[in-house]
Amino acid sequence: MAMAGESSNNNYRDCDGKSHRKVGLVYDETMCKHDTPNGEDHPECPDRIRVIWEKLQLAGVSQRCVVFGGSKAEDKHLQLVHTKDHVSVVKSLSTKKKDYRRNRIASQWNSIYLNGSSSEAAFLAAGSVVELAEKVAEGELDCGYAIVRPPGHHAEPDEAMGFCLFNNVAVAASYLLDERPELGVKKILIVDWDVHHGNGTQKMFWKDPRVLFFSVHRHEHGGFYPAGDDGDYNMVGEGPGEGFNINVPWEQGRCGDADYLAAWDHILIPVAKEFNPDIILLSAGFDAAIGDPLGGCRVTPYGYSVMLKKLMEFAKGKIVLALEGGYNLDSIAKSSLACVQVLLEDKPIQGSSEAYPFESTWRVIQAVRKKLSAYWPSLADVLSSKLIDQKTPTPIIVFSSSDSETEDYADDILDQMSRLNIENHHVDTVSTSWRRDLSKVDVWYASFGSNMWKPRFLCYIQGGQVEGMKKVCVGSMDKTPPKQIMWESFPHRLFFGRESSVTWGVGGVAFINPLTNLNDQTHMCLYRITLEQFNDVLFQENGLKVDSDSPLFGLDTLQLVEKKGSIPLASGGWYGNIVCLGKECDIPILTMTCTLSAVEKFKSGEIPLRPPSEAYANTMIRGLVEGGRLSEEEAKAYIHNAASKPL
Ligand code: X5A
Ligand code: ZN
Repeated sequence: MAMAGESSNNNYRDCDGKSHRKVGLVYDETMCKHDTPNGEDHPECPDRIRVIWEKLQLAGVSQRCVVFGGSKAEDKHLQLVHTKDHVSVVKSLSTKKKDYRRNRIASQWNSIYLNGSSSEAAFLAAGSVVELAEKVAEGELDCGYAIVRPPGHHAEPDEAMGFCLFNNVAVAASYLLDERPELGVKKILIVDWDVHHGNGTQKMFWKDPRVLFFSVHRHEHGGFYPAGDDGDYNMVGEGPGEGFNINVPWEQGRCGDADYLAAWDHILIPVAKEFNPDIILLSAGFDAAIGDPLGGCRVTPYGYSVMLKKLMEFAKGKIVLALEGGYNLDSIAKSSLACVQVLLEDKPIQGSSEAYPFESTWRVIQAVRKKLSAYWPSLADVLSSKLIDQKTPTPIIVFSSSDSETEDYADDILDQMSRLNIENHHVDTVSTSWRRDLSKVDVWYASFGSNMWKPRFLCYIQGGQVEGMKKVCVGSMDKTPPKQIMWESFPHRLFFGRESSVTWGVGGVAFINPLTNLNDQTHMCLYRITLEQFNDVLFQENGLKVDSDSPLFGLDTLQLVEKKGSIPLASGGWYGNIVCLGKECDIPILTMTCTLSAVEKFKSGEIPLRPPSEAYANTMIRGLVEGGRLSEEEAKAYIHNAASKPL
């Protein structure tokens, strides 16, 4: 017989005599009733949990687990981490008869929708995680997975946000610590591998040394949701909780198995050994999965299974997964299946990931280790150069920017920019080979800012410097002047934002809203140039070198933007969002602006709207006048109007 306390002591024999761990699953169709009030599409949709459940059934694994329907959380348990007010506001949603009353409440929160069933689903989601955690803590189950929605980790003590109403995992952790001391759970490790920072959970245990909170997330210096500094690695907790909060903030998207496993091997696992938790709660969002429309990362089901397997070495394998985000239905179903197979311990993990971590990943890991080594001695050693030299060069130069939400990564872009392409790095000729292909394709580059003034635009092609330019432009590698120039107006809103820019000093720079609005008109100067030259303009506009080994905008991306209208590029700079305005002579008209998410930040005031400096405005006015587009008065009025109208 197995010794008490060994993870095998609960081994469970099913009808065909196979022995495996006793795994709990929670699934309750009722949680599918939480939906948008008018049936609009939303990534956090009811099908998310349905497809996971169906996948587990089809694979025959749910039949080998112990399945529970949801149970509703009690107010007093929710109030362990939430205010009384918040609990009663969420409770009251179900009794509100009219959608508009719920919509009013939803609009006071960030990224929340509500319908008549939202309250019930929220109570079920939290209660289900509590119930499952309790059963695992008691030893009735070895481990489990709560397939719940709405998700929880963004929910703060007094506030719903980011699709989350109650903080399901935090409620369960507090329940074990505060309500069930007899179970002997004194230390809880919460791991949050959702692609977004678990801001709510961080807040709830900020000063609590009983909970070690570890979150790995796309951060981009505060530009990725939930924007700001909360997810930074220097947020380590406070008072008795100092050192018990660990953030691993990715500087870029496209992180995959190699990056996550490096964070595991060089941060999380050594710290978990020292902390020695009694149970692990996992905020298991699957939006860092390859194919996720919001995350822009590339973790595979194999990657998830290895991360989970490594965590099962702790707390005698007592681990509870709770679903958080994850918006590609196929990805979340496959990733969930891989995780449940690991929980069942019924087969060795299959798969491989050959890529190395990004250079930026090693930078982040080293910074986290340095900051946290004051609390965790196992992080004190300096990583060997032999290790950190094993890295993937960034295929395009990634720049820091707050404008970087990856909205709609199509797989073909991912592949174009993937690290497998990096092998090309070793072939010398490749840095010019993309140029050969793209030099054969013409596009219209539509300029709505200072480049409307032709002498200034020509600097980006031919090199040189005109008045108002801070330094000499290198120009494109292909210095052939534009084949044609024409003016046109498009139904997009022109606006000016940001405190200042390097080139123009204090004052806003020009953007257009990527979305069409028939009530707006923006005058643009169209230059017919090659796709190679367009890339060089894009490089220069975003402060990048023109001798890059790969284009920012290739043929696949061109095809995609013609289809979609607008796409953000990789980690996007201020002008990393390409918009296709239509066609002229069968040639696509392209322009570059900020992402939709940046537009939202301009609207909310997170990034300030500012009129352009006088020099900047004058350059635009000159462009419009010399181009024969408008009289000086008209041009002045046009710029002034765009700069003073609220977004
Ligand atoms: C749970 C989760 C994401 C919210 C994104 C809002 N929330 N833009 O993944
Ligand atoms: Zn998320």
